[in-house]
Amino acid sequence: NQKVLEEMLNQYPSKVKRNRKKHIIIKDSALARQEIEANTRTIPGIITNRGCAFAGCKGVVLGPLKDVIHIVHGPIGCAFYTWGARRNKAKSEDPTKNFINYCVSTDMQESDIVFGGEKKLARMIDEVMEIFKPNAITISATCPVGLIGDDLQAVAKAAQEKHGIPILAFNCEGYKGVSQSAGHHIANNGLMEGVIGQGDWEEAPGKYPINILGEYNIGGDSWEVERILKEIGYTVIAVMTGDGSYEELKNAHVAELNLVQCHRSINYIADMLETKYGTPWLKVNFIGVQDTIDSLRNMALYFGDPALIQKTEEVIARELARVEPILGQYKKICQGKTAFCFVGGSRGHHYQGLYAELGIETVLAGYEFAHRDDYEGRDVIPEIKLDADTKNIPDLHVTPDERRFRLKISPERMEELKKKIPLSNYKGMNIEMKDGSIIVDDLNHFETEEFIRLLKPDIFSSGIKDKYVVQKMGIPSKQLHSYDYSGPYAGFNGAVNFARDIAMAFTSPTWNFITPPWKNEPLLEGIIAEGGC
Ligand code: CFM
Ligand code: HCA
Repeated sequence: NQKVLEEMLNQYPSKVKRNRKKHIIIKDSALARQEIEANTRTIPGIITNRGCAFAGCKGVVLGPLKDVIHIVHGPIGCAFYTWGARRNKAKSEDPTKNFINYCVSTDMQESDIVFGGEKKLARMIDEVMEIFKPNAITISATCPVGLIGDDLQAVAKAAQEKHGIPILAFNCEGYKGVSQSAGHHIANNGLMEGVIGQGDWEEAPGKYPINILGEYNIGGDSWEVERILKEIGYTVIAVMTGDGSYEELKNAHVAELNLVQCHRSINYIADMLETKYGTPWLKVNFIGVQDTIDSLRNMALYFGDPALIQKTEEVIARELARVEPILGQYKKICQGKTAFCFVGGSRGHHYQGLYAELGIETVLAGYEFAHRDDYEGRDVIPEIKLDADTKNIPDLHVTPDERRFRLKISPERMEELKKKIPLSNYKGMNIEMKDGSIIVDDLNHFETEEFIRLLKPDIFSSGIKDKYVVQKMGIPSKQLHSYDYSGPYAGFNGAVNFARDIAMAFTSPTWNFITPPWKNEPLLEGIIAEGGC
């Protein structure tokens, strides 16, 4: 693969080559360590799949909270793009408190940009209160708002006093970071300051109380995870933020354990909850049968109750007996194939186990916007150089809550458990990849096409921005952001759905009939002349 990589990199101008070389590695476990550059600016002009800070804050973390009206302050495009696109589903016992299908925006016009949009925003909040009566309101800033200097925080504060519900403003202007990752951090800080802990519960309403962090209910994933957990006997206090709500989130402080599915988007809250309330967090992965089983066993070990451990094993045995024969059938179709697995900040890793269970080897993987720790493991964090872009989003300074801080387990037991289960830790993607496989950060469209040409994978998994180019190359493509409107893919039932969809992609005869348009005729015509453009 070294040759493949050199061949691709040599096509770049030398400055671009120097930059991109640092973002690509070939896994070699013989080396003591392999450093990858991540969470830095994309080279201007290069087409990648990254989004912006607004997308990470409003689109990803805040958007799924169903009893909250999320106001997008800005021209209509940003609101429109985050409208329902992520397929996070929500059900509500009170249908008048489920606003997940709405898109609310101040729809700023030229005159608002010139004269300021604060008054329009305040009027919009009044209107939202009159029409919807939500439990809370968030306001997310888009780029022009930051440029003209509207004081969102002041508008939110005044409106909160006027209306008596929490109104939280997020300065998540798109340019605040190099990707949506900055927006996750901004949203985490805001939820920690303005929502979590605002409830008056002093103790949990049931046994084994947990929160599920970094689970956004894409395609119904969190419903499948909750099905399993409830059956074992857990009390799910809050999901952050899939099918979540302000009402649940405000009491999240009573949990005894925080599960972390997508660490990239929510590790900040996980850490802050540990500092403020003494609640440890456990890295889980509910994608793939074995990873689901391992996560369930680790949870049971944390609580350490023999009845819970036994119930966990019973549920695992029953679910396995049900899904294994079905998966076995699909495995016959999938065995021996290869995949590219490139997603945002955690799925590039999380799906590899599921692929492997079907007999599919991931030969190239990576993330759009993850940080070095998502590749190399959490131990690398102290070494990460903080550049101006990273420092843009300050860490919130959290201290132990005087009244509510309580160590959930003793320090001795914590140390003991840390040797066995990933408490407050994750190892990153790279360690699990096979030698010779390629790891790419912020993959771009040129590299996508080149790597496909050189490695010829049997399936490509990524997002909407590159899906169709790849399909026109005759390679089946599975979106791992939206699941191509299928799902759930999490848990036991999810593994079956995924296996069915992937097997269907392999067996479809469609791919034999495709001739990419550029094979027949050039797509661009013209003459390149010296000094011309
Ligand atoms: Fe976490 Fe996500 Fe992901 Fe993400 Fe995203 Fe997403 Fe994703 Mo799209 S929070 S990092 S910012 S798992 S929206 S639900 S699918 S890129 S891999
Ligand atoms: C985002 C959202 C996104 C986009 C998916 C895609 C999602 O980045 O703002 O590019 O296909 O999951 O909806 O990641």
